[in-house]
Amino acid sequence: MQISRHWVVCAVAIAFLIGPRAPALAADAVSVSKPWVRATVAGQSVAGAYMDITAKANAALVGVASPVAAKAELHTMTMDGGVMKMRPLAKLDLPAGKTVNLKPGGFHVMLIDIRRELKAGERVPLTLTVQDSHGVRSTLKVDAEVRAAAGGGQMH
Ligand SMILES: [Cu+2]
Repeated sequence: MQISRHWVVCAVAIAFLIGPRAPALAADAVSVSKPWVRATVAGQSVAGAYMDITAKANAALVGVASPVAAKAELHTMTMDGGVMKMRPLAKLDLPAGKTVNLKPGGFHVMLIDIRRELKAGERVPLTLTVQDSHGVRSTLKVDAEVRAAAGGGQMH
């Protein structure tokens, strides 16, 4: 009797050790490189934020927040009658294994109602909300470097 009970305990322990792990949160499977935010001048209320994002499994970027801005939106740039226009995106798909580049003239994060001037060289925290293919959301924090705009243009 003692022995069989011992084996039951062991079997449970082994099942626990080798059993399926809780699925990894999407944020653990997403890596962000080279995050940066365009420096602003006094009075400027919006700035673009850019980065390269790679997901190990299909996921989507569904939101961004930063303490330096009242809100942040995902934007895409499209050609409309020969004019580049920004359009908000509800989400940005992150296909497995493919690096998605957020860059000037393309997908970007728009920081809106910036609370203060963003000076080149400082770092701005960004919180990215990522959703996995099952709809589970998780967040990922990155520190973006503020950089002066190349050529001083206002394009984002
Ligand atoms: Cu924009």
